[in-house]
Amino acid sequence: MSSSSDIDLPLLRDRLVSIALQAGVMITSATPTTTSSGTKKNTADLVTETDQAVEAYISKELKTLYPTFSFMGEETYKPGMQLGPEPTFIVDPIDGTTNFVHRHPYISISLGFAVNRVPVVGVVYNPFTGKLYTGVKGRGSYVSTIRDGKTHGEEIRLPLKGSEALTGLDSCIVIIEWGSDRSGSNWKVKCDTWARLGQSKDEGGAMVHSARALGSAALNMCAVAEGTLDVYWEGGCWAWDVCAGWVILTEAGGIVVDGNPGSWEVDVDHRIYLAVRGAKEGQKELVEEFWSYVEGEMVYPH
Ligand code: LIP
Repeated sequence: MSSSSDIDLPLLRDRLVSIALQAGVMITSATPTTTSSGTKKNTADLVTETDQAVEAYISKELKTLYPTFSFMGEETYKPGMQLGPEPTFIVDPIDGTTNFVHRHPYISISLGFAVNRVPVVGVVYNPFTGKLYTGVKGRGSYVSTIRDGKTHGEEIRLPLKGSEALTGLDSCIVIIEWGSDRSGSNWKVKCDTWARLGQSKDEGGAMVHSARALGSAALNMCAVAEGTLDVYWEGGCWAWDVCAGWVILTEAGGIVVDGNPGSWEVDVDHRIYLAVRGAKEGQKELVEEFWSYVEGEMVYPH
């Protein structure tokens, strides 16, 4: 069994930040051209040459710095690959590729690190806005702004909004994502649940303040960590989408549970997640209220 206590996690975080900033330069100076295929499983599942080039850069840098650690990246993942207990970097070179292709600036480099399958370091960086989120297990999570490759202003501890009590879904903004799977029972569970979340109470709905679908799981986790958005629910994304944000969120008092009703403990590669912001009270009740609106159960292969 590996132990993260044998690893200098703050140093690893700082090294991930340097890599993220350089990857950011690659992204902001690139013209997003899709690869020859341009898509993976369907026309909504996009990949660009920049995704692939940035992942190759990140992987090379990490192999040089940590040659004995494992690497799991979106663009080199092969079906059937399993996340083991050994120290592993879990990386999404461009989280929000669809936004990138459309030149919409809500994208991030997501660099996570897990030991014994538990996320322990996270770095999420949006090179277009300069927003840099970092988290180290047991040491808190922070947000800062990068300008010209340097931190501009102070590093702010998360959450931003304090941990105000959660008083129910009817006072929440919920982040949802369409993802690229648009058919079958999973799509029906999502559509039915989204409808119920938005519906008025006299029609049996939760009447949430509103919903957002922003296109980057990593940045969604960071928005919930900030406390500016309250809940994020998605089925079908992957460990590389959420690993870094997971540390940033939990170090800000947030929790990640099963996106299907019932399980309070989920693995980072579970692929079905419900993330809830930090709160001095009401977190458990909010999860149970959310689960009561999930219409059915989503199923995704690992
Ligand atoms: C994206 C995720 C998002 C999901 C999209 C896509 P990518 O990651 O961040 O949550 O809804 O389908 O998976 O593919 O842009 O790295």
